[in-house]
Amino acid sequence: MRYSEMFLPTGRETPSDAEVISHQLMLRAGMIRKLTSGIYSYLPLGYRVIKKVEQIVREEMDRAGAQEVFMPAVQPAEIWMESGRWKMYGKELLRFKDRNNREFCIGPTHEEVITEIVRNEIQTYRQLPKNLYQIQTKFRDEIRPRFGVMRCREFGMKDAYSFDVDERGAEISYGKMFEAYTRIFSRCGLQFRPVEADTGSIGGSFSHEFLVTADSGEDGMVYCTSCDYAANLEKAEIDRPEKYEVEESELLPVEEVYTPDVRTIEEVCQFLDVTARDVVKTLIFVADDSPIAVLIRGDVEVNEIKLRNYLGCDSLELATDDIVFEVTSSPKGFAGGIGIKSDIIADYSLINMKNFVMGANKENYHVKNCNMERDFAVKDFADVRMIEETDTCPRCDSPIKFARGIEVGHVFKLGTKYSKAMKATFLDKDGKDKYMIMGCYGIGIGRTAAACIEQNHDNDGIIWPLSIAPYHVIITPVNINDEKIATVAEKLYADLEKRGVEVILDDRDERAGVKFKDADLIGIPLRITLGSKKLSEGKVEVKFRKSKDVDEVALYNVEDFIVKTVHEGLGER
Ligand code: 9G3
Repeated sequence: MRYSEMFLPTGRETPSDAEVISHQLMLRAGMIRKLTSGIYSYLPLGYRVIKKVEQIVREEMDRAGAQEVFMPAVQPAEIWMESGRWKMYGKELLRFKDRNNREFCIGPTHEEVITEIVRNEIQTYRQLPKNLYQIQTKFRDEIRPRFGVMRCREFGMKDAYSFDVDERGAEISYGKMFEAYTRIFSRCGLQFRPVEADTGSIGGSFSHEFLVTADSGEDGMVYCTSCDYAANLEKAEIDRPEKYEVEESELLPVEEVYTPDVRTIEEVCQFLDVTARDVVKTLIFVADDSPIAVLIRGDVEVNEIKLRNYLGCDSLELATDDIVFEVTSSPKGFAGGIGIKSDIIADYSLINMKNFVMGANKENYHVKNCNMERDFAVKDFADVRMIEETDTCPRCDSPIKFARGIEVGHVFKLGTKYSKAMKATFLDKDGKDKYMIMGCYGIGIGRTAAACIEQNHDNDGIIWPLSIAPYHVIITPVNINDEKIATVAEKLYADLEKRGVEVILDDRDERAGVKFKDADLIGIPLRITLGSKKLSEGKVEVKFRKSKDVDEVALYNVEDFIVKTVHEGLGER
């Protein structure tokens, strides 16, 4: 492609509302333009990257035995009513009516659509398993779209759905997708980790997120320094600690203490001269309309995702003041285990606590020297707290590390959540009607490209890996008006194109410095510089964008050199 003909509006200045580097560089490199909040257009250079990512996705999905379909973006409300999700989602689901006043939404995902298709076409176990995927526009009306295409409202997603006869089959489908995702993100040149994740609102039993490690990532992850355990911060497990035996004599007598207006942990520690590890926090929640007290050590935090999963409830909120009063006979800040009018779940952090401080369930009072069993009953112990850097790996007890990541993929085991709700059944070997076991698998296409920039950039701009670079090579004649340089440039451009190399010829009548800056900004992996001095010696310079190495290559050899470098860089499939 000739640079002078390209629609490639590069820019120098950093856009003010772009907070992350990928957003800044995708704007400055002329890859995207914002149409309105959370809605972007891909310009030619950006769209070439999108198509490269999609191509890798298609190759690996097809290799895994999935079959590509293309479903509508517009979805009728009826199937969302069948699945029970029409009422479940709020403003994030963009709804509208057609000319006949019928209700629709723009699909944020396609579980309902694919299940509606499959339930009409699959009747027996002989037709299973199936894995159907698409690359389709999704719309999720995010409250606060930000970070460019990383968290936008309209975006391209590869979403796949698997259908199996039983759990074992579903495991195999999940494993195939897990492997395909590992290949896809590796081929896109990303450093990533699959982490155990929560299944969130879609239910189902298990899920992994594929997180690209980046400090700008919105997702927190924990990973083990020695085994391959890794989990989303919200899901990371904590081992149940060993219970040490305690002598009766060690348990001091309970003592009520007047603590006027002392409510928070800090205030209690200050007033009673104890540390947060000696205090128990009592949080009152309402789970599916029934109050529950959660007790946790003063220095750690409740993880509401874990708590919700442990309780298996649909709704979980912190109790309002009046419910706190009902359950603890006192306003907030004095809740405790003794005399509380609700069941008690104790976090594992309480297991070896003794003689601790707790609210007295009496306004302006706390109690000292509390001990479980002796002073109050605990219905159950559970892992319901946020993991900390001081915790150890739940699998092998080694130290763990925290990191931030960008979620580029998410694979879910769905079980029969949708097949049951929408009656997608099949006749099994014994002629019995069974619900299909489903899985679903998503990849954010634009987000994958953006994540690649987050991991591959420097002060000069983007550094594309060859696999998803918009072009492989840019030929930069330092002076296009020099007859000799122009002739060599045109020939090299034609020869490389003939050899299947994707090449830009920067034929602009611009100073070399401007050309070099643009080549670095848009991140083309290889730059061939044609200068008269080197040419007179029969040489050209090849600059590698990533390493910044500059190789001197004989002009007669540069074509083969480039073809070889590109093929090596694209690696074996
Ligand atoms: C909605 C809205 C937003 C949503 C969903 C539904 C996320 C929703 C989860 C998934 C699960 C998987 C198939 C591809 C991979 C992800 N946000 N999810 O279901 F109505 Cl407004 O989409 N779906």
